[in-house]
Amino acid sequence: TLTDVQDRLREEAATERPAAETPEIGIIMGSDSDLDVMMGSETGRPGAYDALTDLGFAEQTADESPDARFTFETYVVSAHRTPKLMYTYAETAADRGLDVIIAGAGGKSADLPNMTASIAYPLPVIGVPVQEKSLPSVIGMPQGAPIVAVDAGKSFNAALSAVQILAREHEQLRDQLQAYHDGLQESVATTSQDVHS
Ligand code: RP5
Repeated sequence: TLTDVQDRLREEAATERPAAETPEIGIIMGSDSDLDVMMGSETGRPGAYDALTDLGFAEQTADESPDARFTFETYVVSAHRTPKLMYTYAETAADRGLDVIIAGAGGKSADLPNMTASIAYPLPVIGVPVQEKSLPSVIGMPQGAPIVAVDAGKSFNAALSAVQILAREHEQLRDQLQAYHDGLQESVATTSQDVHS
């Protein structure tokens, strides 16, 4: 139940866990209908999941702790439908060991990223407007309440930005990110032959 999840988050926040055992990145989204845009899929455009797994991150769930050094977790949290869960998630994020949150929401009232940014401050939150119409609500924050955001639908970029933040502290990630960036550049077509071959 919702209460169980909140209790678990609070318990994790109160427990001293080694940094290597906690996820660095938390991905939250307003609805499971945001999953495709937020995570990407085999069929659709690449998303945060694709970028993070390409960079060696593994998903950590409540039941499974993968072997990878760097991990992310995924939760569906709604600012309007499950506001208490949103509050608890954002409030416990830093103590649970998260370094950065990627938050996506769609529709016109895309308040999950901006509310999470306010509650989790000073933990950085990268907002993803799931649709074009969600953009004003994600980035329209008052002075003193900052959020950083990517363009509509670009959860792939949000993941890269999150890893950039982490790379400030982890040399290994810096090298991986550089190599990945070089690879992406190589994949850009530079001649008409590239396009037609
Ligand atoms: C937003 O409303 C969610 O982030 C989602 O993009 C949109 C629609 O949600 P569902 O009604 O499909 O669950 O809060």
